[in-house]
Amino acid sequence: MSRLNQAALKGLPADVAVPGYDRAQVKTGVVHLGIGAFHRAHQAVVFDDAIRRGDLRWGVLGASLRSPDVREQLNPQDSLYTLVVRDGSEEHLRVIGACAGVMVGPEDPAALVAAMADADVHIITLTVTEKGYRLDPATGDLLLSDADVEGDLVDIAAPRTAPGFIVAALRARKAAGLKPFTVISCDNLPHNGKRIRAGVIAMARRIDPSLADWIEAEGAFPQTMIDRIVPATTPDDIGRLTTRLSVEDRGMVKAEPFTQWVIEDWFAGERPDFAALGVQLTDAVEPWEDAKLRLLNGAHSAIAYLGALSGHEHVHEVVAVPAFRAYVEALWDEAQTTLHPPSGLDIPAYRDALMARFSNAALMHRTRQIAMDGSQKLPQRLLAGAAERLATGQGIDAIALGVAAWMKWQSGGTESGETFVVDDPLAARTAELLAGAADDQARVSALLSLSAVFPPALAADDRFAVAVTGAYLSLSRNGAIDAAIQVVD
Ligand code: CS2
Repeated sequence: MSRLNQAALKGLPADVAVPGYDRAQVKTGVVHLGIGAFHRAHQAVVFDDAIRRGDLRWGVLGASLRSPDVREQLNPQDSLYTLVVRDGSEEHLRVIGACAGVMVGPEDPAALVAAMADADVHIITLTVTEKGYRLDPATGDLLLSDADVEGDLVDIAAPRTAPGFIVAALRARKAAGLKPFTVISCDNLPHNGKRIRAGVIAMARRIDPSLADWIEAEGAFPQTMIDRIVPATTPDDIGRLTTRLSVEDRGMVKAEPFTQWVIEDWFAGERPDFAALGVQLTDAVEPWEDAKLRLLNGAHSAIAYLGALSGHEHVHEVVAVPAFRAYVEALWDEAQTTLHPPSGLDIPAYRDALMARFSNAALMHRTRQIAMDGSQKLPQRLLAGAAERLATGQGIDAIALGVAAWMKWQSGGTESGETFVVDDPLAARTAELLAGAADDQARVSALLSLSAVFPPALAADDRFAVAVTGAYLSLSRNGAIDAAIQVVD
């Protein structure tokens, strides 16, 4: 089967939207670090919209900082891929033309740095997942003990980490007399702009203090809230699309119809007319970010652990179980008292919309995909809300069950006894802590000692420990569904 490419566009079915612009005229104005499915289904679509509207500055060079997989998917296809938007039985296909190719950082770091330092590049976007920032999740400090960070500090000309590439490229731009680019973090981290800024400046300061001063004064690192559910593409998805297109697209991505991007209005240089592209520019991203992290992502993580422990493979199957659905509502009741919703966000309507989004059966969003990297996700999704509720004397039964379900997941076994490999940067540490504990109570105490996950003040709060231990015991004795029923009753 031949692959999707520029020549194949004219043979695609008439209902597939294709780039109507001359791709040869498009400049590369954006470099994206971590070109996974999420970027391709979200930010790249906005840049593609900008190009379609005639602003040809916004082609995207993708970079993988680890494996060459996405390069193998896209480069043989002239960097074209299909966005498959699914809702129930409806499916809309659009070929995205904004991508200008994929580079693999570890293969030639200097070439990627040079590309980022090009005068036409004005924006760096990044989705490198929480752990890619090389920051302590609890304190936000640069992980100086991380081997790759150490490597960057020794030889910044051949960086390995996301902050390292940004520092190296900013250094080259300063030397060339160019302005900094704007760095837009698109990961689900709280204060994502502030965090990447702090990591970049901390690294730059150790390499060249005058570079750090320049970045501090001239750089722009806007905060963002970014939202679209983009499950990992499966071989079955590719097979179905191949049947539909009569060419094979190994770079396809699937997503829900909903998409949202809120960006702090802070740029170092040129940017597309974001407002005209449906992006919300604001001075206050945090209220949006907290609402999204604690309602959408908090529920997602709880659904993932409770669902996967009880043998439910997909999100829509979990929320179809009445006990879990009621539990998600209880979790939202708790989380929403900690929010300061921005004007324009109607929480009851947002909750209804979220439940409908979770129920989208056409997405086939795997609970195990969301369960990944929980140690990096828990603080902003569940723990921050728990701490705020406890500070005002409110209960945390629903949040505690989400936390306990994450703890259970760390043991590497489901309720039916199926074992799995825990996919988490702290998996070895949690396994060690669990192995040294004699009973459930000791298991919970051992995991609470992980200061990279649990802020010490929260871990030391008896009310928190009691609630999480109770939920953990309930999971052990009764399983996830009954534990959810107990919270709701
Ligand atoms: C999910 C997110 O995998 C996960 O952790 O919670 O990727 C989620 O789908 C997105 O944040 C939605 O915008």
